[in-house]
Amino acid sequence: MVNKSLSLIGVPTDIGAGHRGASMGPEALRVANLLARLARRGLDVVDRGNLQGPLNPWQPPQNGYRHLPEVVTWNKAVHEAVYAELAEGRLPIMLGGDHCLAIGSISAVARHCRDTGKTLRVLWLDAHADFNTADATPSGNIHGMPVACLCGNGPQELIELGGQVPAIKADVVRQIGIRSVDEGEKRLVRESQVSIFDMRHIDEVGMKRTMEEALAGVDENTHLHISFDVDFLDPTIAPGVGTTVRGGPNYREAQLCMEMIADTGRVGSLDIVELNPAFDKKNQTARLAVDLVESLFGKSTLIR
Ligand code: EXY
Ligand code: MN
Ligand code: MN
Ligand code: MN
Repeated sequence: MVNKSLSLIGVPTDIGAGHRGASMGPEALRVANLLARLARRGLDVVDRGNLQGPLNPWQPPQNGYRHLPEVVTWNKAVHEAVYAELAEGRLPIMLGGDHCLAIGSISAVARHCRDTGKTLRVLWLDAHADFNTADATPSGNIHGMPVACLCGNGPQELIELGGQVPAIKADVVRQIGIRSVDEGEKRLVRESQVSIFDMRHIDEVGMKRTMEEALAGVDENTHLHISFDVDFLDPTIAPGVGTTVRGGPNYREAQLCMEMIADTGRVGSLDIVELNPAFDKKNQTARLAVDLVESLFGKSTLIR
């Protein structure tokens, strides 16, 4: 059974992104009624408010990284907040914010799994592999690097944030929906143990079999962490992100993905990231994200 005590943690920053605006993501999710939608499912949901951190100085990259000191500060705050909720037996939902914040959240989840003897599985729902390094990045934006950092490939301050290097082993990660990977990044992904279920795979075998494969081996000792980058979704249904890539999952494919994860009963933590209200229309992307998160926590269209 899934943990029924949920904590929302707002992280209002776009410090790792190439566009401004993901800093407004937490408020857009609140306006889309995230808390009440989950509470009406019988869940005990507490909103912890927003973490605080440095402003975005909007500077060019230095040595391959943009805003590295600020990214470190924000991620330390995320790590401590997420770890504290898990230690209290609650299920943290990190409301981003851009995807660099997953370094803090997932390193905390990994630390909690070490404390408790759980087996971690990370489902990375994204159009992008987020596996860049200072040498491979075309942008210097750290939201393109969190998976590499978590796997020990990145600046020292970020890779050691969770107290153990690497924070996770690449073979715990399943990436779903991938359709934009930079040339240098492709080589790094291939050399790693990360499992990729890209859009070509989803086209060929369908979302059902893709999710069966991504969830294979999940058992009663598994802690599932979902890192939901909203640009996972097709831009026709989710325009409110800074880095749209066409050819993503449609509404039903995305629902099925969430429903099949919910069916495992093993969801232990969640990131909702990259929602950018500056690109959205009437908060529709935030409302869709909330709808999908309800499914992740058990809302179902099933009649049988
Ligand atoms: N791969 C590109 C880069 O590293 O600059 C784009 C990364 C976008 C990352 C985001 C939101 O998932
Ligand atoms: Mn726990
Ligand atoms: Mn991402
Ligand atoms: Mn992305």
